[in-house]
Amino acid sequence: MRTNCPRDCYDNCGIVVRSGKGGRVIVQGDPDHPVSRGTLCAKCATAYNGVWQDPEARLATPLRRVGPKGEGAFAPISWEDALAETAERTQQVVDERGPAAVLHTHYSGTMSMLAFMFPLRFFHRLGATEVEPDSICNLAGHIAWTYMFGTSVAGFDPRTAADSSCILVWGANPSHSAPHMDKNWLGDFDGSVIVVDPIRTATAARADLHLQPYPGTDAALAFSIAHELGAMAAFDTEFIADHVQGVAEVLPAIETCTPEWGEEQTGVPAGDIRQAARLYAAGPALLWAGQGLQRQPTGANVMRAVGLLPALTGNIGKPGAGISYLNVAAAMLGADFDELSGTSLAQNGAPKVNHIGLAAKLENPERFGALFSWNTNPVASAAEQDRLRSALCREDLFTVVADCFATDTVDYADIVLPAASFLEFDDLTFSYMSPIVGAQQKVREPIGEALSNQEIFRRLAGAMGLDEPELHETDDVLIQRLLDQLDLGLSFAELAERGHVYLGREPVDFFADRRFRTPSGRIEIASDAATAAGLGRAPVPTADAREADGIFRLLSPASQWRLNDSHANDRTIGRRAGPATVTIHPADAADLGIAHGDPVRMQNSAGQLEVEANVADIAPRGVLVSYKGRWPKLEPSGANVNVLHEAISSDIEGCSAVHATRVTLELAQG
Ligand SMILES: Nc1nc2c(c(=O)[nH]1)N[C@H]1C(S)=C(S)[C@@H](COP(=O)(O)OP(=O)(O)OC[C@H]3O[C@@H](n4cnc5c(=O)[nH]c(N)nc54)[C@H](O)[C@@H]3O)O[C@H]1N2
Ligand SMILES: Nc1nc2c(c(=O)[nH]1)N[C@H]1C(S)=C(S)[C@@H](COP(=O)(O)OP(=O)(O)OC[C@H]3O[C@@H](n4cnc5c(=O)[nH]c(N)nc54)[C@H](O)[C@@H]3O)O[C@H]1N2
Ligand SMILES: [Mo]
Repeated sequence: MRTNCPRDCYDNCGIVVRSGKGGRVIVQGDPDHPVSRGTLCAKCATAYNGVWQDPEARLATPLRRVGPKGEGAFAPISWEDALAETAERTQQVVDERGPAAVLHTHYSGTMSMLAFMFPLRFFHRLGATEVEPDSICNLAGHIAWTYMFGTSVAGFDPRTAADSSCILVWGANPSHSAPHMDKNWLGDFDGSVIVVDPIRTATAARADLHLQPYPGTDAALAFSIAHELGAMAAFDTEFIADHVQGVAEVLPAIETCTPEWGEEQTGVPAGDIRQAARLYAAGPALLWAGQGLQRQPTGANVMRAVGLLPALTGNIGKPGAGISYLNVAAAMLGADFDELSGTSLAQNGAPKVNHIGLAAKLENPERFGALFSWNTNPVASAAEQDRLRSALCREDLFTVVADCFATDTVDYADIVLPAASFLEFDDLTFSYMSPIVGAQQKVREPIGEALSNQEIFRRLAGAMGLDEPELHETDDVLIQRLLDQLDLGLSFAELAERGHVYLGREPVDFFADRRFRTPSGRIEIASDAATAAGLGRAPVPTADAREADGIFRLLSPASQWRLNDSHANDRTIGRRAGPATVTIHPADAADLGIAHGDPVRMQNSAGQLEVEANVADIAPRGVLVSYKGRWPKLEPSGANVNVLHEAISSDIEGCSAVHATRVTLELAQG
């Protein structure tokens, strides 16, 4: 049988399964899938045949807490009891303090459409407060590019690379975060590849040109590339006249940002800045702006500055040109995700809080009386790990966690609800890079009594006496409606037979009409909306200063071996990935008397972490690298890198600037 991988990943691989022993299935790559071409990445191939099908590791029944919060001591209970207790205690909070005192946090544990979005109907109807999910990941970039291009979710179709001469990958690391796009798409590309990343990633090492700026200096870099493009007369004056607003407001700054100035600000040699301008100007050129790029204090400004390059050279809205941040083609082409998530059910304006500062809000007993966490593992992934843990210890915070596994977050729950995995129910998948929709087929029975997210929240709505028909629609109806909206002319069974389908035979170009969904209909370099949000009318050539002596800047991007914190509890993966490390520049290590393999301690106001030193020259001096994705409770120190994640916002208040974490570093004795 065919199915598709719903992880939070650019690739969205096709899968074939064969039946294995004892109700298990053997999970492999689908040879007919254009992105993955018959193989799965090492992490998913391992974990899907490992921990995801391990009945010992999976949550099999609902649980009720029997020990102190955080300890993870539970007794099994029936679904009926779990839902009745959850309904009663949630209703109590609603009655006493209003529905907004119920907080729910969720993200992309699974991104299959129904399991990802349908539960929102319940929370919208309830009137609960939502933790804005993107504020831990990519919200600053979304807001910035929406001001500029009118949308941040219309990306280029990777198939259009056949017409490109250059792909500029800016602040993404596909060698980890999109391994099949990296190997099969970038790897096959005939033109030039430029990578802009403070880390010499595997993608950067293979590129024609690697620009290695100091973190947080990308706006200065973009302006100096723009300077060189101007000097080469590579601006598309006709495109600018017809489709771009506000160029005059950035030209004076561009004029002063020479490549030599850029080198001073960013550490990138002026010659490389000139070379990048030449390769990009040859065009048509694609720009892929990563999500890591904007997790910086000036992240929104950086995104707008980087967006200058396609705007000034007209590299958008024609074959082989374009921009991609997130490409949610299914939504652009008809899938009504507002309907699926029931936004119209929200009667109180769907209140939100952001991730950064969440621990402080959660520890305040006046603010929230109940917490639901589903499809996410904030104790592992969110900021201020120590502070969050103590907030979650509040006895008066009724906490419900739905997950497939007994995560660190589960350990703080009053009630635990076992979620079925993607192998265990039907759904639809989409990629946030390629315009592909896939069938997620039920290929095996659920482990124990696990239920899909959508079934969990249908039943909970029932237990709470909420009877709006939208809260009880069945998966069959929801799936068929999405297929109809996408106008594919396929039933689920037909799609499942094929595995996946491209939305559009030819490469899709969402900007072909060059009508941008901004207030002016043009690309808005200068934006009144941005001014209103306190961002500045136009991007500016900022560069974060180098840290003071003794302070290091810590990057903690996507790990090769884990998908966020998912798969971290797979033993084989744990063995292959080895212990947690921090990569230190050899000169910095020498200064501190640190040798490869030494235990070292990083520390800041949020907490401290001991890991092993990996001495290697992959990032500029003063920059440390320690990949995200470990389960705190499986680490010797009981913490992961987010114990160091201070509540620093980007220029969009409350959005993560995790890649600007600052720490001290020292040898840890014994
Ligand atoms: N230091 C540092 N921290 C980061 C980042 C970083 O770059 N550096 N990146 C941030 C980013 S980009 C993101 S997106 C967040 C992600 O952070 P999280 O959203 O917390 O991601 P995971 O830790 O993988 O947690 C997802 C959980 O969903 C569960 N799950 C999987 N499928 C299902 C299902 O069908 N139903 C339910 N109920 N649960 C399911 C998984 O078992 C897993 O425990 O982390 C952020 N944290
Ligand atoms: N294997 C694996 N794949 C994943 C994930 C995972 O955890 N593991 N997570 C998934 C999720 S949720 C997301 S959001 C995506 C994220 O995937 P990406 O978009 O690739 O983002 P990151 O991995 O956070 O960071 C990418 C690169 O940005 C660089 N970076 C950091 N700061 C700066 C800066 O100031 N300037 C520049 N130019 N670069 C900078 C980092 O060095 C890093 O190499 O990946 C998804 N895919
Ligand atoms: Mo993310």
